[in-house]
Amino acid sequence: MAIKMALLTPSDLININKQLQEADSAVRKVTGLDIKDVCKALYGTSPSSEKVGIVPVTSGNGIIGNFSASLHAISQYFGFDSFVTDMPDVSGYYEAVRNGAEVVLMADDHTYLAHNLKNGKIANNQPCTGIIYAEIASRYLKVDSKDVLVVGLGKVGFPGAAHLVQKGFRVYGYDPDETLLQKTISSLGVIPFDLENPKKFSIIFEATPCANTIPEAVLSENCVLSTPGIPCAISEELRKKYDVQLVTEPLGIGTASMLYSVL
Ligand code: NAD
Ligand code: 2YH
Repeated sequence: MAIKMALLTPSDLININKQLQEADSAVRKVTGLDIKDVCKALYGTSPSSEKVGIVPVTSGNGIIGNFSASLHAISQYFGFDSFVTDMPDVSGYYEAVRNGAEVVLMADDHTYLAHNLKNGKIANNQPCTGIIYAEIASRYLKVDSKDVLVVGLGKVGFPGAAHLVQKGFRVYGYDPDETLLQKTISSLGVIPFDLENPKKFSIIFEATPCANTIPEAVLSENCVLSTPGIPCAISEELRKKYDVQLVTEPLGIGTASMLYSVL
């Protein structure tokens, strides 16, 4: 059976430095903290110029234009000393280790990992992304209730929902996949969100590969929408109408979460 994949495209990654700076100011506005401070609070770590080897991978759908270059820019932005190997795949891995990489970053079509070769810690992009976007949402400075809506309960959404439950939030969850929804209800105690009987939220965390997944009826004025989902979960029109504080970025926030988690 073919597994559905949400692959990045080169155009998602254009001008990643500018996208990261904009995301950083959105995170600061919502939480009062930089992305790096949120990572530090989550994992209790800070980088000190660790050497990061980035290995392009040709398997499956192959190399994505701008992917390795973006990882390079992102890891530098967060204070790592990174380099991209000349060779891809196994030869690139060998090159990374021979050139002193302490952490290796590499991704195929299914798994994007960070592996710290010094302490053995390994991180997967999907849970790390879910956890940091959920953490950002949970730190909304103007929060007025413990209710959070989670839309999309897959490989990114489920760990994010688990993180919010663990932090003591009352989590309402929605996913059209009934099996996933039931699993999330029974294992996390998430409350199924009833689309027919919606309520308003000031904190929303979304992780789906679809546009327009957030119905207007759940938006409250100035609510936070923290979403790694590509394309964006909300139209520009709705964002403006409710003055939604949107935190979204295609690769850097999740990568920061991975890197800090393996230190
Ligand atoms: P996934 O396929 O595991 O999960 C997506 C879930 O969304 C599925 O369970 C699906 O049923 C659900 N869904 C689909 N349409 C929906 C709708 N209208 N309302 C509610 N739920 C709906 O995918 P994933 O690995 O969790 O990734 C989710 C998204 O996050 C993808 O777009 C992926 O590209 C993106 N992503 C972004 C980053 C980043 O750094 N920005 C990192 C990882 C993944
Ligand atoms: O984007 C992906 C997959 N969706 C897995 C990550 C989970 N969010 N992979 C990137 C593939 C990169 C490519 N092999 C390269 O350029 O090295």
